[in-house]
Amino acid sequence: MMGRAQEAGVLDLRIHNLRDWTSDRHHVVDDAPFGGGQGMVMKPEPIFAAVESLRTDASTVVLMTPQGRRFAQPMAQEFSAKEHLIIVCGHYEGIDHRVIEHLVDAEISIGDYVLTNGAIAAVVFVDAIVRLLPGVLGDEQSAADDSFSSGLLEAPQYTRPAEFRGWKVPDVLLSGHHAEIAAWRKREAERRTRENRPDLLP
Ligand code: JF5
Repeated sequence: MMGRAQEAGVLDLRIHNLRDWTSDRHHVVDDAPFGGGQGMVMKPEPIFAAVESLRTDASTVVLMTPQGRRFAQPMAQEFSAKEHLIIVCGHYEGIDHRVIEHLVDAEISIGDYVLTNGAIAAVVFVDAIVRLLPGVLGDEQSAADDSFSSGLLEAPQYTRPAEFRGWKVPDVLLSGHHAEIAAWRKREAERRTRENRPDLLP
């Protein structure tokens, strides 16, 4: 999808190495935390130098971090409207807080778990945004997003064969009764949401 988006001219994705913005012999990007504690913290200078060399007036600077705003579909819409995203990918135990206070526009978390590297979270963030860009996906996209924004999980889907290992596709889906199919899908979407994601229900 990233390849198609770039060929379509709606995406220009570049990957940079913070070590390219260091000035010491060993290209060090981390240091021990002030106040003590285990692990290392990312130094501010390479991050400021990189972002300040890459940004334009149209840039939004995002930091992937477990301490960020929890990413969800409405935020994918919000960020897909941005002209230029610079995504800072941290690792180690954290990032010097002056980066967050004075450089970053938005701290984003993809979920309540800790990864080894923010680049893994950035892949998820970028994928969710790029699929919303015009011309990247086919017709299936808008319908699928609409149903997500209905606030319920998707109803179960089936394809051929109508019977597989004795397991039959629900008769209503083969009936051709569009109103009954819509009613069945609504009931099943509600059932699934109640079972898997009760937090989404009012
Ligand atoms: C990271 C310091 C970044 O673990 C994550 C993450 C989870 N949700 N969203 C991001 O990023 C890696 C670890 C430590 C900064």
